Amino acid sequence: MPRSSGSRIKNNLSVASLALLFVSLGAAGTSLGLIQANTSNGASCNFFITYSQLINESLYNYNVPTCKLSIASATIATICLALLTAIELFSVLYSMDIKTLFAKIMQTVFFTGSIVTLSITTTVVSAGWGKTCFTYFNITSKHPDTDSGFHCDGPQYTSSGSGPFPPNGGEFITAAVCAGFGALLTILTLSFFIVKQRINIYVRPQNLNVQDEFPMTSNEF
Ligand SMILES: *[C@@H]1O[C@H](CO)[C@@H](O)[C@H](O)[C@H]1NC(C)=O
Ligand SMILES: *[C@@H]1O[C@H](CO)[C@@H](O)[C@H](O)[C@H]1NC(C)=O
Ligand SMILES: CC(=O)N[C@H]1CO[C@H](CO)[C@@H](O)[C@@H]1O
Repeated sequence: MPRSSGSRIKNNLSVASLALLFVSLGAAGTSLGLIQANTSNGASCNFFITYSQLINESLYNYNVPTCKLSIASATIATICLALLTAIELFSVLYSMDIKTLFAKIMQTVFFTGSIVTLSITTTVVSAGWGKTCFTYFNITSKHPDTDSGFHCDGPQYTSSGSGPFPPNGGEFITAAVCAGFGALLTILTLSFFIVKQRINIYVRPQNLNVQDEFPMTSNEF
């Protein structure tokens, strides 16, 4: 008997999911690497710098917890996406239809985990760096004669022109864009995953026996 159209659609969805997961994994990993490199792994943080912090000469490390949070969330996203990619790779390579409830719950957890954490990374990095840019722009707009050497979209220089120094603003922007892009692709992949579960329920090969019509019966476990 030829494979049913349901299982053909599922196969195509699995291959598409695998491709999307690979790209999301790359985006999350890129985001993580850029944030780590430009914050000395979280120790030197330039997010959410306020005016009073900026004029405080004795302050060097600003809002470290926000950088730690963005690194932690990008790390969790990368791990979740790596596991999802591995599961999808197995199911495509061995044409395995993952049916156990446990596997489905784990996949759902990893999908949710990566979407939530990528959204956190996007928000913290874009809002954090945005706030810092705003604080610098506010100062230079009020005092147009001063050149702070700050660049929102590039590396930093001192007002006397030496540098470049970290962080590279363009790389923060890239990190936020990568995390947001990864979140969108993961949401798309999650919708494929949901469609595959629907196909499991509604489309069955024609020679099914009665028990197969009820997917939640004992043969699923
Ligand atoms: C400047 O920052 C230091 C270190 O965090 C802090 O102890 C001090 O109170 C700050 N000074 C002002 C004027 O905010
Ligand atoms: C903008 O800059 C001025 C000084 O140039 C400062 O007094 C003010 O608090 C700043 N506002 C913000 C929102 O940072
Ligand atoms: C200024 C700075 O430290 N930039 C670093 C940002 O991260 C990249 C790696 O992803 C480094 O190559 C840069 O040197």
